Amino acid sequence: MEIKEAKTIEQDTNPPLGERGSGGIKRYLITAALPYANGLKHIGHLAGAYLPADIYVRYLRAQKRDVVFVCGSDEHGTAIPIQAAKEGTTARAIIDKYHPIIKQNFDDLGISFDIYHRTSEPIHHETSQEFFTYLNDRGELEVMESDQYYDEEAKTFLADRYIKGTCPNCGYENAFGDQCERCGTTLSPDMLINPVSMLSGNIPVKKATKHWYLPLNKHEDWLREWILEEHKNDWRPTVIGQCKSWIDGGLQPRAVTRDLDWGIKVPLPDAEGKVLYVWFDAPIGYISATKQWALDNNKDWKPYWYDKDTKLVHFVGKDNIVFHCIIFPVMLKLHGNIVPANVPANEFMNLEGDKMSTSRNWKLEMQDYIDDFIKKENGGTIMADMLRYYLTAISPETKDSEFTWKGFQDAGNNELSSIFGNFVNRAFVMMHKLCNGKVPPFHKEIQDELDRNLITDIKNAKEKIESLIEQYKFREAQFEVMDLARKGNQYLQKREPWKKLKVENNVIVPMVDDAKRIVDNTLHLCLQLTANLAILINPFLPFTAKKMLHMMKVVDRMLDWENAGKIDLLKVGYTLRPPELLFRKIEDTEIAYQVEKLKSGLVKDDANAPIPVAPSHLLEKAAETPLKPEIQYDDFAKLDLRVGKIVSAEKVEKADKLLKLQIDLGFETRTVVSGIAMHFKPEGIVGKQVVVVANLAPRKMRGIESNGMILMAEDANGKLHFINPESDINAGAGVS
Ligand code: B3M
Ligand code: ZN
Repeated sequence: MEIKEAKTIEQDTNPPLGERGSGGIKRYLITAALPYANGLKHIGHLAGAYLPADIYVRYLRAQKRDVVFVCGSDEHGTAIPIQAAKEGTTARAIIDKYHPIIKQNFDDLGISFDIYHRTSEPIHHETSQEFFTYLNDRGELEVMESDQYYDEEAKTFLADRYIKGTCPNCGYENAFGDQCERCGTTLSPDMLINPVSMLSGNIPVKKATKHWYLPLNKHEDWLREWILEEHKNDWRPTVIGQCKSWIDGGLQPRAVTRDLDWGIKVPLPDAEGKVLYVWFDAPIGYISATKQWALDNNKDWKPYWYDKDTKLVHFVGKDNIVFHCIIFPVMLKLHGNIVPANVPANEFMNLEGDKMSTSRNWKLEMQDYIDDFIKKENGGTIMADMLRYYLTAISPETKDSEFTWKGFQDAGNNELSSIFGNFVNRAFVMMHKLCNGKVPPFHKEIQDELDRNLITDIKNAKEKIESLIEQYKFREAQFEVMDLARKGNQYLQKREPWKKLKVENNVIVPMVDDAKRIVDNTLHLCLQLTANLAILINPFLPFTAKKMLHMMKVVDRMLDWENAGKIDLLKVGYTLRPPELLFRKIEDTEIAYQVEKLKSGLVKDDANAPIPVAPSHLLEKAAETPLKPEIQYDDFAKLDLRVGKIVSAEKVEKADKLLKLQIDLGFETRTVVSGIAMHFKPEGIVGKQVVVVANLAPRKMRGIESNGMILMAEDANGKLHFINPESDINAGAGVS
């Protein structure tokens, strides 16, 4: 392999970076907020915490630093039983359903966790209980009896999420007891105006109950000093601002137990029916994940959580700031652990002019993006990187930002493809055409100002990008990589190698004096720049970097960060592969389809709609969808079910939900209008076999006569699936 011969790599005698420089930091523990396993996650989540964390981690790994990147599912809290009630199933079934999907989604988008753990694991329950016991035994928790909201009809204390009311901050009428989903303010049930129980719709009463509290008020002094003084310059202003308003507002003791039956049992004899507050156990999930990772990899987890020379960084969205900057650090300090070095929280990402929202279905789920862009095509990794690129380009690091489909298309086509992809492609194509597919030599004796400037640009880029990443300015850092590619294009444009040499009858012919040496130098530098671009883009677009390695026929080690800035990465005379397309054009039709899909899926915010929730203690025996009344065989025999094949499908004008299908039943082809347009693209279902109720009386829908009905199954997600034979069979076959 080429790279092994390069002297720069052979001479690598330096100790790992963690041991030198970097202010005595020996290891990094990077966390990304544990997503609730109560549903699919959208790209706002991705852009908020996971993508920036992944960029940072990939950069640290390229620096050969000792780094562990932990995440996992948050499987406690009322979010889980509430979802279970909505889906008519148990809390356990919910976490078992969503955990693997979310894990896979992250994987498909290149988020490279070292472990994606679960808070339902025994190791986490033990770790959290030990943590609680440690604090409680040392008298760091206070037990207090207080009046909590109680639903007399449901006979249960009400978790924060089971109480709704008006937000004191923005006046939104459907704020939850723990947070206002409209303005993002963290609340407690007592702050709500006109609280209502979501279980019964009644006004809840106050009833005495005993809980364990973390007395945050006792820790105000060191928190103030630590956050507002020590970190006033290196934490983001938005983070400092939120912390300041919490601290200035006066910190209150915070209950760390709840009257609930879904969660981690409070490990005390006098705490029957009580569990740890989800925000107590969830961040401890970072510790249990590290433990599990260490077990799996034969490592010691303790230095990561106890040694002062570990740098702990929490990546979160802005609604998680208080938990990671105030509450968890207090817990960690009392427990003898290290506290975070930084919490680079992002603001929110909006979508097409509106706040992303799961309840209003105004979102782009990772799963949807993967289904629509990644699964459908070979080289789907291109599309993972194209999403990563846009999300970082608009990363809400300093203020809320906005995802638009048009913006996505422009960033992909006009920046990524036209600047980066185009440069790499031109360099490779010309090298194959004018230099026999080999890395040409560099003739130092004729290098000029233009060459020297490009070499300086390459060297400077490394330092600039490094410093921006270390300051968590990923958006600017990625911009610098693109800027370097832009400089490559400008250099090529000025040199115009295509005007110096031409190919005639398979022979390369000079068009100016000294053409060969000039072209050699130009393409030599362009190829060294390409190698540099692979290293620099790797943290952001890992799939692209991999592809570039393949084109250059070099091993992964070339991506080591210390190689950036070097201009002898590719050896003279080495043969490179032909170029592959790094990105693809995003078509207008794709964008129009996505915008349409988003708009047609919008659920209007209905402030008075009842939210179906059941008390969590009822959930284990959650009802299945009830059966319809019994029928006799004769009733069933009246149905004429046939296998048919969809021969064409088109949208019905002005009807979002309807598709007009032509179905071949063997003996005839007929029109069936079906309400599946929100689930399938017409072109995607042509050729599919379906089961048709063939003797259903005709019915007019939007002026079109529908002759029959196709059978579909609906999963717990509300997704539709075709019912069809295992393999293609003759159209018209009877089904019984
Ligand atoms: N699950 C909240 C969220 O998804 C929570 C984060 C826990 S991080 C320890 O926003
Ligand atoms: Zn609000």
